[in-house]
Amino acid sequence: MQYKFPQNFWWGSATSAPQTEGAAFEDGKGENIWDHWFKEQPTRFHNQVGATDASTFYRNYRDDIALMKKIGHNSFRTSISWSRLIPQGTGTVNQQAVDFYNNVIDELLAQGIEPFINLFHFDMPMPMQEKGGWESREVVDAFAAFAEVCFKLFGDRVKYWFTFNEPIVPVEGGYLYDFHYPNVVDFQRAAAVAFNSILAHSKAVQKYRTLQLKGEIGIILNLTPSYPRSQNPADLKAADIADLIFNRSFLDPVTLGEFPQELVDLLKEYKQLPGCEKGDLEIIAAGKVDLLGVNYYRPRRVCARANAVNSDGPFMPEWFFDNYDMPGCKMNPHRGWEIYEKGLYDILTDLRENYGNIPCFISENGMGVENEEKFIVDGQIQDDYRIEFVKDHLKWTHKAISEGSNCLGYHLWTFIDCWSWSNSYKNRYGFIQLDLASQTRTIKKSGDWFADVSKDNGFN
Ligand code: BGP
Repeated sequence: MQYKFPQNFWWGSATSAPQTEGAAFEDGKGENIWDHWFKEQPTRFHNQVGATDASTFYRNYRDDIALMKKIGHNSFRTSISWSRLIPQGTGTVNQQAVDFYNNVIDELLAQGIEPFINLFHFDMPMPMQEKGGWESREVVDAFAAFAEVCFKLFGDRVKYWFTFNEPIVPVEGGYLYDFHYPNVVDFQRAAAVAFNSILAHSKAVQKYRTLQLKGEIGIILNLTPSYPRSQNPADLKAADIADLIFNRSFLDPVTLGEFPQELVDLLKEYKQLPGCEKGDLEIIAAGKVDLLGVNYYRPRRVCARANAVNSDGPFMPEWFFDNYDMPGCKMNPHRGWEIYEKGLYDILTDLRENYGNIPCFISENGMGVENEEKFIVDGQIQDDYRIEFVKDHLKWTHKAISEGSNCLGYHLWTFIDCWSWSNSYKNRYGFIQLDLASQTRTIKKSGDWFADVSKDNGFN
């Protein structure tokens, strides 16, 4: 076999509680920012569809786990909804939620699927947002307490924990670019949110270590390599700053235990440094992870700014670069994202060379496509484009591993077509097709293909 992967390689997929569970207002679940925002501004969501029902995992988890097994999963990531487990964010634990997560974990294990459990996937409980969300230290401590509850309840069986999925996204979406609640545009507040997320992560890691459970704790980051338009020094500098702001801001503290000095200097120069209290940096230094999840969808291409900054406008990362559309690049037109498979190899190589070759895995990669029904032949979606996409990314992953990368697995985004934030159901990513009206599940061609890849531990 040409592309054989290391023994015990993780084959599976990832999803999140808010995007799949549904039952958003049932069995004692509290409101989170998505439930709230949808009620307040439904027009923000594609076709005005919210996550109230999502893909009904809460009801159908048993059948869904059977399907996972059928398509070759040996591991699967989802998250625990903070607002389901602790409806007010702090205080009373919802027993119905405890039962549900126990059932999901036990069922996964019974089917030979390793549960990977994440604790925060963009879904701040509304009572916590009302206290200021990640801007508030009280919320940081509430999150650490929630994490501890999860470790105590489920840590006897869950061996792979993650504190956050893509913690920079709520920073970007909620506090810079207006695509998440609370729709603030303010870099200083964004910086506070970022800093406090890292603090919350580190406090949760500390709680985990104190409990001395048998398992590993990590974080999932969306690493988006920054490629300069040219080798001109101004383009190189633009790419370096974009990398600093969007990748190293989180990657360095969670793997090396400290912020990049260049970033601190830059924010200091522009008077944007977030508040830091005595003891914070020690906590962050102790928050180094055992395992890093890498989400990769697309590269970032940048160039030096063409025009001067309007310094009367809000301070933004784009003060330092322009985004660059490279002519002729391969695109996924549905999502509007470039497809650049080698990016995965570049990330894995960077982790090997500059981050101590930390144990990692591809925790999300995937292709969202609209109107996939048009590819149905004999009742099955023939998503050859997705098979191609996954194969091409796996080939670069394989090359990185053959050169020594410590990459332990590959999870597709996602298992079943799911609700995707403000895009709702516009783009479908699943191995399994979801018919929204009937909630019927049908394995796509890529799901059958993946079962073979997993069985053979590789492909030709
Ligand atoms: C990642 C998120 C997922 C998922 C995915 C697909 O950033 O972790 O939650 O949504 O992207 O992207 P989108 O839903 O925006 O198409």
